[in-house]
Order: sequence, then C-alpha cells, then structure tokens
Amino acid sequence: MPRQIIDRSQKLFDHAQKFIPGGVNSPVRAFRSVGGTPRFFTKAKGAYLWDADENRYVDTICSWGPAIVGHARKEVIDAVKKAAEGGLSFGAPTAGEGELAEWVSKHLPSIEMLRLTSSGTEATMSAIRLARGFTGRSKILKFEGCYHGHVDSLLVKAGSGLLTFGNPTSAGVPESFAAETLVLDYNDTDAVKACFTEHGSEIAGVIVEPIAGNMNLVRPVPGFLETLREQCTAHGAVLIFDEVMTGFRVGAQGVQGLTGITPDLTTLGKVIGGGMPMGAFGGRSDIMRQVAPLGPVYQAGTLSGNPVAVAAGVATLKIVSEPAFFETLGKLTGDCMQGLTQAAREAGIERFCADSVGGMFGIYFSHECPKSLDDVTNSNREAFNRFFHAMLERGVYLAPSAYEAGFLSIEHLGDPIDIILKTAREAFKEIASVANA
Ligand code: KE4
Repeated sequence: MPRQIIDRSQKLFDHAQKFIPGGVNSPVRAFRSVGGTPRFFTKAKGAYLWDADENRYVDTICSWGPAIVGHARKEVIDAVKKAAEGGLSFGAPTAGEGELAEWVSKHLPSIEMLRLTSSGTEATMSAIRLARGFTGRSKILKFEGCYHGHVDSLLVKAGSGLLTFGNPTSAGVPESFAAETLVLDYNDTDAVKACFTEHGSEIAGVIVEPIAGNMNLVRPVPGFLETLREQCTAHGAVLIFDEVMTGFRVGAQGVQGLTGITPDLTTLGKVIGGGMPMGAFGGRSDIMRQVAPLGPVYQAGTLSGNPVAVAAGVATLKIVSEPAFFETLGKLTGDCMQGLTQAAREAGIERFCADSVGGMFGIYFSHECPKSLDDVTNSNREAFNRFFHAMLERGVYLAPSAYEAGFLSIEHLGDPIDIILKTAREAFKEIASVANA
C-alpha cells in the first residue's frame, strides 16, 4: 500500500499545537488513542471528506452524527445562506425557534416543552440542574462508559474522550461535585435497584444514554431501561434520556420511540443542529415550567436558538422526516455491518463483530457485541487501531477510537458503502495476524 501523502495535515497539526492544547478543539480529534497524524479537512460533500493534501475519504463519523443527510446538502446550505443574509444572531426571539420546538415536540411526544442551547453539554448540564431544582434533591445517577458532555459533575468515570485517555475521572472536578454523582455499571439492573433502595430519597435524577455510543455502541439489555423508568417513578426521581447522539439518529423518534419507554426529560443535539452549534433539553411541562423566566431554575445562552443554527436544524429535520428515510438509512447501515463481518470472516478473522441501530454503528474486535464498558476494554483494541490506520490510508475515515460509535448518512447508499467494503477486505487481510493474536 503506497504511503499516503499527509504533509499539509502534518504542517497544519504542528502549527495548531503551538496555540491549541493538543492541536485540537476537542480531544478525540487528536488521534491520541490510535496514534498518527490527525487529518485536517478542507471540505466535505455527501458521504465524502477531502483533507488538506487532497486525499478523499468516505466519512463514517459525519461530524459525530449531525451530517445525517450528507455533508453540504443543498437544502441545508441554502437555508443557512438565506438565514445568514438576514443576520447571524439577534439575542431576541425568532419564528424559527418556535417552529423547531413544535417540530421536535410533535416527533418526540414526551417533550411537551423544550429549551434550545448551543451544545449537548449545555443541554445535559441544564437538565441535571433542572432535575435537582424540581426535586429539591442533590444526587445524580449515571453509568460508567456513558458520556454526557464535559459537565463537571458528570465527568465521573466518563466515557468518550476521557476514557480514551484511560483517565476515568477528569482533573479539576472537586471531590464535593463527584460526591453528588452515583456511578453504576451500564446494564447492571440489580445495581440500579440496590442503589435506589439505599439512596432513593436523595436521587434527583438518572441520566443515561438509552443506547450508549460513547463506549462504542452498547445496547441496553432487556429490562435495564424499564427498571430505570420504574425506579424513577417509584422514588420521584427524574429520568433523563440523553439522546444527544441517538435523537433522530437511531430512528424518527429516538430510542424512546423504539422502546416505548418515556423519559421525564430528554436532551438532544447533533442532528437537530444539522452541523451547526445546537442542543436542547425538554420534557414534561410541569418540570420545564421550573425553568427561568417561568421558574427558579436559571438557564440562559447568548446564542441559544440563533437563526442560522435553527435554519440548519429545521432544514435537516425536514429531510429526516421524509417517508422511509430511517428505513433506508437503517438498512444501508445494517447491510454495511453485515458486509464488514463477512469481509472479516473471509480474511480469517473470527474475533470481529458489528452492530447497528438506525444510522449508528459499532465495530468490535471481539467474539460478541459488548454489553458493558469492560467488554469494550477487553476487546482487541490493538487490532482496532491497526484496522483504523489500514482503512484511513486507503481512504475510509473511521472514528479514531475503539470507544466511539460510527455514523453513516443517507448519502452513503451505493458507491460509498461499496468503497467501505472493498477497502475493508484489504484492511482485514493486512491486520489479520494482529486480530487473531
Ligand atoms: P457536545 O457538548 O459535544 O455538543 O455534546 C456532548 C454529548 C452529550 N451527550 C452525548 C450522548 C454525546 O455523545 C455528546 C458528545 N458526543 C461526542 C462523541 N463521542 C462528541 C465528540 C467530541 O467530544 O469531540
């Protein structure tokens, strides 16, 4: 395999590292988990990315979810251009915010009211403050391997970037903050019951990725989400589904639509902003009415609901709500996973499996799909890292960590999927000895 030319990315990376910690504005982008030089991208279209050295890649990250309708989709770009020509932000209400809120409420009936933010982190931070304000309690229960953004009290045994660094608790989070956060193993239904038996009267809320995507894709086992719902109802705690990643990604109504389990609050992000800075939290109106200016729980944001981000979100959501969008996306993603598994077997690799829900997928160098963070940690991460680079050098861009899920768009149908599978057949052969070690 001829070495890929990445001189310009290297130069840009060297320069960026002089002024930005790690040369990146979000840790996972630095390739610290997989090694090598992060690619600096210059443009994207549909399923493709181009880097500074003009190498083309099939993208399987889609900006960590937002680019679900394909990069630089005409309808979205046109909406953004139109909005931008009218001004970028007013710090005052606009019609689009109400339109977006109504659309989300129609598609996620558990969300009777919502508030827009500029990131998923702001959404989860606000949701846990709201749970505490609504209940008058202080403890929050979360699950190891789940990542809910860089919220102080949630950076306790977090997944995603932190876990990638093998640093389960962030520096700078005071012990007093962490003391208010209870952390259990994901999918440990018995531990949930025991925790509520002991702390039920202190727990303000439970926050969970209803399908985890920040320790790679990990599904809830039967009964896990149901138990969270039952225990929260029994003890008066607020159940928060963090659907920043899964919302309008795994299906038209997120995980709550797939499972029929209704959370009290939901956090959203990524797809609802269509690639522009956007998050949201919402849910039961009796809880949401506690949010300022109606109630005592303060929450605010200069650029919350700005017209350009809202325009990108509305244009994106209009496309994802087209008939058969998720049926098509789910099938193309599932077919791709089946193709990858077959390619691994053809290369003599037994310790590989893959899973997907809607347009979100996980690939694992293990015999079975993981049910917990430990399962992912015990997979063959060296094989993943070698596979990552074997694919990258051949023009397929995977998430740069064995602890991250992948994402496809509706525009991956056809050639892009064919390229992924053809490339994987070569890459699996190259790394077979490591994968079978
Ligand atoms: P942001 O603040 O990054 O918009 O959202 C935080 C967040 C909250 N909840 C869930 C379930 C999330 O997945 C995220 C962010 N996801 C990561 C992907 N692992 C974003 C990528 C990054 O951190 O650079």
